[in-house]
Amino acid sequence: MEKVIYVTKPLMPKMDRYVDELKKIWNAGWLTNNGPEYMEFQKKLEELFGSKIELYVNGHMALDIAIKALELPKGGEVITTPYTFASTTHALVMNGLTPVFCDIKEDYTLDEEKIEPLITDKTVAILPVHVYGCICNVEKIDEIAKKHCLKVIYDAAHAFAIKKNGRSVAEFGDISMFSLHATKVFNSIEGGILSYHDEKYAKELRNLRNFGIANEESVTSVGLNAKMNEFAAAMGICNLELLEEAIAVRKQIVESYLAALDGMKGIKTLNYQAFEEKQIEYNYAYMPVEIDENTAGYTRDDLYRFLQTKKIVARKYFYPLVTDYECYKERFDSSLTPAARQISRRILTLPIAASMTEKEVERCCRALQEMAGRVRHEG
Ligand code: T4K
Repeated sequence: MEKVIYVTKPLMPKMDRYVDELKKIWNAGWLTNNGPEYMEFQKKLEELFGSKIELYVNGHMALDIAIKALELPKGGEVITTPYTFASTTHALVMNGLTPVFCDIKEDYTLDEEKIEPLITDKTVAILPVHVYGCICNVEKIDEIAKKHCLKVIYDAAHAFAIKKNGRSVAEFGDISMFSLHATKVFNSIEGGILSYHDEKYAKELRNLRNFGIANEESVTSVGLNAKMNEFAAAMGICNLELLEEAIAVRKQIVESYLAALDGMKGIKTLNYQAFEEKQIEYNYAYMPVEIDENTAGYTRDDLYRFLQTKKIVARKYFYPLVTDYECYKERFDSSLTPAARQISRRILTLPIAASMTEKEVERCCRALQEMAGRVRHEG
């Protein structure tokens, strides 16, 4: 019986390797609250990122804390994208901020040319997303932010280990958030990172994670409990040893997909050549394809359903747009971001994981070709 192929599988170390780290936790008798595994993981990540970082229980809580640490005034407007995971918008709304949705470009990131017309006297920040690890136009966004005195928080949930011109993406903006969820290129089971360069944020980024406790006798802010525990940090330490190989395998899988899709009509993939031209070291986080039904002869949903008959579970990241969620649709209008709306109706992310076998990759490629073949046949 053929096994189900999901959109991804978590990167996992050999069990013995994880048990080695678990033994250290047992010996130390220290399970959470900045223990030795946390400290070691943080140090390793700072070396990798080349910037200051703090670790959190997950990416969403990290984003929430980034917003709190920047002290963005309640009622302020934040320019952001509707083409993202629920987390990005929820973090703003939960902090009493108003998302102002800006349209996106072909590479799924915020259209920097459309940001300035949205700026009002209430605008306090920009929150762009490096969707699928496609890096936003950070230079232009930085220029706009400086001109209008705005803070920039990058949702870099998908952008772990990416570099642009040799610089880690962690260096851009005031603060960047990376997700270490099980479904990401690199995981610590659940986890989040905030990277920053201005030392003035360090205290709040640490305190807010631990109830706002500055020391035993002083609670200086209204904080959360968002600490990464030792078991998560241990998983991160083990997975870091696999990272380079994992990205190399993902690259091969993408190349297999591209070969299979070559010549198939109406399917758009990421512009991998542009990554090379822009000197981006990419992480192959997702394998998005856009289906233009007029040229392909079938819709995104036709392909989604066909793959399911083959026990292949692709996902519609990101459909629906945030602005079309039940909890937001009365407040926002997705027709104001037409590019995002069109892309969200066409997008499908195909299975990709470092542990995918060659046979699984072949099964996915064959299914895609079969779909195109059926249309040719029926046509
Ligand atoms: N910003 C952006 C732009 C994000 O994409 C995300 C998260 C965040 C912020 C927030 O970061 P975190 O707080 O999550 O750190 C998944 C992930 O849960 C979520 O982290 C991710 N984005 C989002 C794009 O995808 P779901 O609801 O699609 O996950 P789920 O449970 O359906 O998993 C997808 C597939 O992965 C499953 O069908 C099978 C496979 N899987 C999953 C898990 C958890 C496994 O094989 N093993 C596993 O342990 O959200």
